[in-house]
Amino acid sequence: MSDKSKTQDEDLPHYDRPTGGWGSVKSLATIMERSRPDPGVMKTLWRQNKPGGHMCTSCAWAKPAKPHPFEFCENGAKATVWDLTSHRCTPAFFAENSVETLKSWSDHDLEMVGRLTHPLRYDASTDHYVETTWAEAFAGIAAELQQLDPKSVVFYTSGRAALETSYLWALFARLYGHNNLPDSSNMCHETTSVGLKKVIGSSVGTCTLEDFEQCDMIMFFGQNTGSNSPRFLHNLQAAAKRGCHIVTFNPVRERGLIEFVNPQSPVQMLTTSSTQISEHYLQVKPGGDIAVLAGLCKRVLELEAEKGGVLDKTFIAEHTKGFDDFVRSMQQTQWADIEQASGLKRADLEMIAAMYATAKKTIGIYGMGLTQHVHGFVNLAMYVNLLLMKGHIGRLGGGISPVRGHSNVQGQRTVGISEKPKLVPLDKLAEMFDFEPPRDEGRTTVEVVRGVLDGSVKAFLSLGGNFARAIPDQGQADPAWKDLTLNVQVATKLNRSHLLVGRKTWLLPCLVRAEEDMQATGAQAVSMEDSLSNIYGSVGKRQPASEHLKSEMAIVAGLAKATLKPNPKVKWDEWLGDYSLVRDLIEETYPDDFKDFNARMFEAGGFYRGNPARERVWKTESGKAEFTAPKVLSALGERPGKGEFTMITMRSNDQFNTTIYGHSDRLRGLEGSRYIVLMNPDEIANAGLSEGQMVTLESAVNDGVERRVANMKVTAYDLPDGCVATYYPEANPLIPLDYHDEESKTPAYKGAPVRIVV
Ligand SMILES: Nc1nc2c(c(=O)[nH]1)N[C@H]1C(S)=C(S)[C@@H](COP(=O)(O)OP(=O)(O)OC[C@H]3O[C@@H](n4cnc5c(=O)[nH]c(N)nc54)[C@H](O)[C@@H]3O)O[C@H]1N2
Ligand SMILES: Nc1nc2c(c(=O)[nH]1)N[C@H]1C(S)=C(S)[C@@H](COP(=O)(O)OP(=O)(O)OC[C@H]3O[C@@H](n4cnc5c(=O)[nH]c(N)nc54)[C@H](O)[C@@H]3O)O[C@H]1N2
Ligand SMILES: [Mo]
Repeated sequence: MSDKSKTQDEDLPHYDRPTGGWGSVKSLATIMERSRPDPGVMKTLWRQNKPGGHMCTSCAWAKPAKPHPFEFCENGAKATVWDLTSHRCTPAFFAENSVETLKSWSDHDLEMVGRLTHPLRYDASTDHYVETTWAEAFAGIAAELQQLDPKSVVFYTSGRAALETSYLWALFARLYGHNNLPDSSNMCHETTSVGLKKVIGSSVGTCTLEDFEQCDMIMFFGQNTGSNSPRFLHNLQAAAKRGCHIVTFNPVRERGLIEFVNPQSPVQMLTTSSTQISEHYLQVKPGGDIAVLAGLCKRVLELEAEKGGVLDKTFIAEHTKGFDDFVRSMQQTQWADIEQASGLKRADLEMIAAMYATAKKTIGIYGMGLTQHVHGFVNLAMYVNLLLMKGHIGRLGGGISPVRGHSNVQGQRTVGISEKPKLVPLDKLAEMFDFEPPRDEGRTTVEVVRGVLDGSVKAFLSLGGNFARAIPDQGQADPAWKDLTLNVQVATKLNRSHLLVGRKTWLLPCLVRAEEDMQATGAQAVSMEDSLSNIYGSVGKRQPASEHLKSEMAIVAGLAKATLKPNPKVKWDEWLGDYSLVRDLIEETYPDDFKDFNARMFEAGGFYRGNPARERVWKTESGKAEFTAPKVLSALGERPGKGEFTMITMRSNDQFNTTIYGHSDRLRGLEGSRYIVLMNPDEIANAGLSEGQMVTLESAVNDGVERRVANMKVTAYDLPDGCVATYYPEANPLIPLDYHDEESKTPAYKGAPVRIVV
């Protein structure tokens, strides 16, 4: 079995050193060299993630109350260094390069130009961006918005904007007249927001750092800690050292979940000793997790029948609904089908089930490997079933813990960025600001792309991110952007979305989080929420990259003030002058979550905003935690068919989403190119291919749309049969827009059927 005794096949690309350690230090040095940060960057990093400093713009993992001397990881440092580059993307650069020319540049090269320095307007007559003033930009955009039907306008947010900015952005949208407020979460953990809400009544995870200190078992499904939330490795290392069982299900053997050297531990660094993280590592087939979880649940029920004392019967009786139907469904599920759908052996699943049956406090971790599937919701519901059977939710040391992506993506949803009006206290907003908020459903990311394609979306305003590059079906969508009446992009660096211009387009440069945000009453702080629902203040101290930059708050307030009719209850100038007034508004809107917000925002470790499910108060339709009988055994639905492969799209250690720092995927032993297709050696041979051969991948979905990516190099890698792996965002044109989680519409980025064409 694929447990600790298994060693990586030495002939295949792999990284045989632990995550962290000297490899981390070297990788950061390479980015420093490339990005040439301004002097003083080490001082800035020293303050990162500590009270009084700025909060990292990389992942959303919790910041401990007692920080390490350096409370940042390789990737957090890369993100800061990348933000604080000395390179500049100036009007002179745009005078030299037309938008059409820039389209041939790679994602890496576009961002490498450096920080945007001036507000820019697209000049269609010359196909160049030209310098403009803030006054012209605000007035020009407002004039367009005033002509448009608000329902045809979209306000997108990538998950970095602070709580204060997000609150005002959502308020602006509603005062203007729409709920079209998708955010990057729609491509990410929307399955969580919708799925956990449905089954346990909470749209976020239930664990706190204390649970990680108390648990005796941690399960990992489809989350790559080493690359995507490396500071979490410290908690895992501590758990592993005290004997907590850690078990991972992932098609890819990810180094961070295998072993780790703490770069902050002089002893570990000098002796290069490491900590083993996962006790068992099972290479499930992509989309095979429902079957894995069914196997574990089935076995737990068998163990209960054999010897009793395994289930938490009191909890099930008092707190849950649907148990009997669920039990019947598990009894009817056959082991042969479970083995087939998961690609794993019954004996291995039984062994993990036995471990789980005796565990007292279990945490279930997951990431994109569960959420980005056609049946992503069923993945989550099955995971919750497993935890509910033994009452592990709402118990100290147990719970369900999605690891969120962007540094404030969870918080944005908390303060009203949502296209789902029922998740927002609209009556409260109506009363506070004396207006009638729109009550109709807004558009999700998938529906925005459909609207761009069919012409019903006329304007797209983007508060950060790289929407056009992050979405599925890019080949189809790219040509449609030019038909937009208005495209407004608020950004720090140039990216592909900025090149897909509409009839009128503005590119507005903003401060990064580490930079000082000076307003009428002085330097301002902002705040964000992490994956464990803690809220922190963040203060930037660096000199801004250019004197022409504005903070995101100033841009949102400027646009709103120019667009909307005056309203005595809506005080953009006052709010912009003093962000603590916006925190008061947030507290007034959400009194349970944000009690004494201004007073508590700099508490060490953040303040916890609470979670009813943790207290076993279930805000579901039934008022109970709900068992779900799964309607399918594979998250992929009917796929893959004959001759097809399931494609998973991956992130490397050298990227943050569409920001590509470099071409080294050190932790997987892959260097040099991102246009590669990973397959196991047997599958390469079975398909009549050879290593190093260049192939084209095409979508196996026949809906009349041609989806192809050419010049992909066949690369042997340790993967289960039937699947291939490629990089995000390079492979995004292969993912059909209609291929998304049925409940939440999260795109199925980890389960797209493809064929290989020679
Ligand atoms: N350095 C860095 N940090 C990041 C990001 C980044 O790009 N770079 N992105 C940020 C964002 S926005 C997010 S959402 C998070 C994403 O962080 P993660 O949730 O870790 O997302 P991914 O890296 O896309 O994929 C996670 C894992 O799922 C596995 N997987 C794929 N398919 C399946 C499956 O069917 N079943 C199972 N069990 N596993 C599967 C993959 O092999 C991979 O190890 O990270 C955040 N942090
Ligand atoms: N195939 C595939 N596709 C995926 C995924 C996948 O796993 N596979 N993952 C999905 C996920 S989880 C996510 S979250 C989305 C990510 O989608 P997005 O969040 O839209 O994309 P990012 O790449 O994070 O955005 C990067 C850009 O943000 C801008 N930026 C950076 N910092 C700031 C800031 O402080 N303020 C402002 N205003 N702008 C800033 C910069 O200009 C930079 O170019 O992609 C999704 N797409
Ligand atoms: Mo994400």
